Amino acid sequence: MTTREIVILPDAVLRQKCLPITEVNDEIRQLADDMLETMYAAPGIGLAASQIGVLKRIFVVDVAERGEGEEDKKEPRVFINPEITWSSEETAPYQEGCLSIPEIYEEVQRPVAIKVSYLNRDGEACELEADGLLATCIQHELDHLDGVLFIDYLSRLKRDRIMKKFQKAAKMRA
Ligand code: K2U
Ligand code: ZN
Repeated sequence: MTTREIVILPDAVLRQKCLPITEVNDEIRQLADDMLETMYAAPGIGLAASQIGVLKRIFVVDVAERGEGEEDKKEPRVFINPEITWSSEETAPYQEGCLSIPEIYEEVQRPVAIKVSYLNRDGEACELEADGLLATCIQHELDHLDGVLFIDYLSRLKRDRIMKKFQKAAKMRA
């Protein structure tokens, strides 16, 4: 497995829409494994393909609760061509962050429960009911596949401030 470089705002690839995966093969399974390794190394609890510059509709998630002595506990999940088929009316706030927008944390309201259909790493059709942090994470990652970032849910003022900060930092790196 290989860790990949995580793309940082304002890279335009984060605003691209990812394309459906037509065949779940060993190349896709290798991509999923690299994404999981990259996510664990970050560390994070989710990672979308566009965050490593790959415009395919796949993301990985691991929201396992790791108690004392459970640091190595892993519950990796791979979502290919995911679609949310139902969302609850009820919403709740969560202090979100993003591996592509480091050190920025802001409250985002999202449905507390969802149903998502997807293909797993074996290409099997699956349906999952999720709530809590898993639901929040899935919605955050699926947004990535459509070029949507959590800062898009903030006020124009806050979003513009964040964009200016990252545009300035990008100029310094250039
Ligand atoms: O997509 C990403 O950038 C990884 C996100 C996933 C995520 C964002 C908001 C809410 C839930 C999941 C995170 O940066 S991973 C870091 C993290 C860790 C624990 C809790 C929240 C965020
Ligand atoms: Zn993110």
